[in-house]
Amino acid sequence: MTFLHELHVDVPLIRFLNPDGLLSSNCPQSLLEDGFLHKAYRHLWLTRRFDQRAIALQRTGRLGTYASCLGQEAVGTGIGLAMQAEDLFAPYYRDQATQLLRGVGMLDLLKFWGGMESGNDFDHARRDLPNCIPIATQITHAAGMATALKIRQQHQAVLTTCGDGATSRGDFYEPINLAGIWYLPLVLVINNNQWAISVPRGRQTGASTLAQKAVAAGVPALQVDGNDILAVHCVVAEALERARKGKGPSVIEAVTYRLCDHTTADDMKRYCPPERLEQAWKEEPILRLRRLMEHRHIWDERLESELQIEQERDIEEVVNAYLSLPEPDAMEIFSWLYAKMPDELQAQVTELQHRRHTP
Ligand SMILES: Cc1ncc(C[n+]2csc(CCOP(=O)(O)OP(=O)(O)O)c2C)c(N)n1
Ligand SMILES: [Mg+2]
Repeated sequence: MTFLHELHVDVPLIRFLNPDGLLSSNCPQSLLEDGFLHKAYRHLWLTRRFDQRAIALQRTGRLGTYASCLGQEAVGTGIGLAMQAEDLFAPYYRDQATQLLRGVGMLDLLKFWGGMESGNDFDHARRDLPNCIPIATQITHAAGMATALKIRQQHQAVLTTCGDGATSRGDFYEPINLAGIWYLPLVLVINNNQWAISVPRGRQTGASTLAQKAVAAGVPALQVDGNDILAVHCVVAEALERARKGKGPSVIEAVTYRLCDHTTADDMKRYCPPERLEQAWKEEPILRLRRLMEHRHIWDERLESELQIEQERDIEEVVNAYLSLPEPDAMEIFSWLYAKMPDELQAQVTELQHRRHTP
């Protein structure tokens, strides 16, 4: 008799580029165009530099709590480069790389993390959803959007993301179940960065992969090396194409590592073994793409320093614009969400107004 606990679910792991910048033989040639490699490399660095600057702003009291995406830049960049403008994105809070590629401005991101709700009112990417802080709820929103697209027979895809910890929640399983039975044009990318704040992946779930959680819902799933920009881009592009063509949902588990604190309110030194972090740095996404580009003679020190100067200048310009904005008004807490304010919130607005005018 075979018991269920002996069951093994086979989930493929896709990787084309190893940490030494060497390609596997099955890497599609179409991923190796110089223009694409340059674009990907520039964006990985833009994301990392923006991230470093945001942390520096927080540390000097000029930004609120900030969730860094250090080490996970290839997940967001691969997604952003694979999405088409008409697709819809329902992000969570560690998706800066994708959001920037969707046309969300660095200024919008700084405003959001600086406590200004207007940072979610993007000038571009108008149909994408705002940053989502409540864990996994964005997946339910994304399933709703995908249902609307299906009913309207629009050939677009919805992409949503979540963390490894989010896969333990009902808001993860329920929309996947719905996507499986209604065959929704939905792609879910799990950013498995190995930590949910201080809870390690090994204590999060008994499942040997996170991707296999989709299998029970009849949704195709795979793992991808989340530090390999080529593989991430390839599998996300394929999943989106399937969704647009009416071939149903997919789940992708991007296996990566959080090289930073959970947020600026955390200190990972208290729970992450230093040797593990040191090992993870050897596998990070930017260096391996740089090695590939050097092997192919399309990158060198001069281009590297020109890129650094250019990106630091662009980021500084945005930071100056951000720092010259007036402090957010407390009343903004109530703005931007409801067309018609519910009565209980209206009562709070009135109370705040009253307190302000009372010496
Ligand atoms: C519904 C809900 N419960 C708890 C929290 C507090 N919280 C913020 S981040 C986090 C961990 C999430 O970990 P994971 O899903 O792995 O995403 P990561 O932050 O690692 O990218 C928790 C529990 C929250 N934001 N929302
Ligand atoms: Mg996590």
